[in-house]
Amino acid sequence: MARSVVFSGIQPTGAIHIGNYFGAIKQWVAGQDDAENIFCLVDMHALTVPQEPDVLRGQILETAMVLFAAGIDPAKSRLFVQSHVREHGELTWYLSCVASMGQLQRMTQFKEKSEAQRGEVRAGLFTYPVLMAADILLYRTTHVPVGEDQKQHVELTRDLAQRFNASFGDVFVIPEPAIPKAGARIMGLDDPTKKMSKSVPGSYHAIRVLDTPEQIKKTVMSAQTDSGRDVRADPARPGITNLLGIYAAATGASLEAAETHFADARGYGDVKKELVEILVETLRPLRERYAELSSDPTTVRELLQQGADAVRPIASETVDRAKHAMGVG
Ligand code: ATP
Ligand code: LTN
Repeated sequence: MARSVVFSGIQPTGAIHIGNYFGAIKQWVAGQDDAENIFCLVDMHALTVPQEPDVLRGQILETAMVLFAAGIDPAKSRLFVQSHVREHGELTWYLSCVASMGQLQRMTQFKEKSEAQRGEVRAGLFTYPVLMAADILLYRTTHVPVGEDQKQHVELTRDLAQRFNASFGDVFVIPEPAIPKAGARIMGLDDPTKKMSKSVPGSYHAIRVLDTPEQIKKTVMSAQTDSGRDVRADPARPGITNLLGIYAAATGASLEAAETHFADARGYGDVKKELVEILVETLRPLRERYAELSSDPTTVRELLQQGADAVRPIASETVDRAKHAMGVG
């Protein structure tokens, strides 16, 4: 059987939170022995909204350190920076000549992010999913482990690959999204109706994977809950549903098992207290490894260069095939 190729990306746009961790990174780490693994710090995607150059530069390195600290193993997986491999920009152009305006207009992330932008919306925010499709298709990816919010973009990638292949011949592999059962959509603790996100300000919105035990405690204990005491997942009660979802993601239990576990809880306070303990213990090894790695940025930079050098030939071959199929190059 052909070997699976796993590819996924993360934006270096701020502190990594438990949504990123349970929705994506945990799957990346767990699957490392089963496939060829390529992970990308998508700095070109970060430019679709305003960034401070020096801050962005620092965040690229910091995000790399978090990923290595989370267990991405350079002996098993390639981790690299998107802008270090020029082929990402190049394939984006060819795919943007296959994508239609209509299909990009249907992307919910564009609608949400463009509404959130004061002033000008950048053209790159609109074509963002085409760059993401290029990321995935360059490496003959079979599986894309992502959180729920990225499913629509992976579907678009499949569609572009199918359209391209139908018009120009079999160049691209059609990838599948891989979305975890628990933790695929963790909501903000300050507002459980909004997805937890790096770019939402406020110290009680997200639990960051590098938060201290005290910070974790403060954020969880201040989480917005609903009126009532029943510890049950219910769309009408997004607060407790989110806490149960985080518990399930952290322990590997199902949502039903989480409900059963808390059947005797005397209210939401009990759930929160136990959740604090579990999160502190789950994140402790990551925080400790990060502290070691952050003292050696040179090694991390070298690993990123090695990652880019290892994947570039694959990307280059794919772009050549795509260009040739379209009648250029
Ligand atoms: P930003 O706020 O900068 O847009 P983000 O926090 O939404 O970032 P990304 O870098 O865009 O995170 O996403 C990295 C991975 O984390 C993706 O696979 C995405 O689906 C997943 N992810 C992001 N937020 C969540 C969440 N709240 N719950 C589960 N998975 C998430
Ligand atoms: N769009 C994604 C990040 C991303 C990605 C990718 C994920 C860019 N390229 C390729 C998977 C595969 C996001 O906003 N989370």
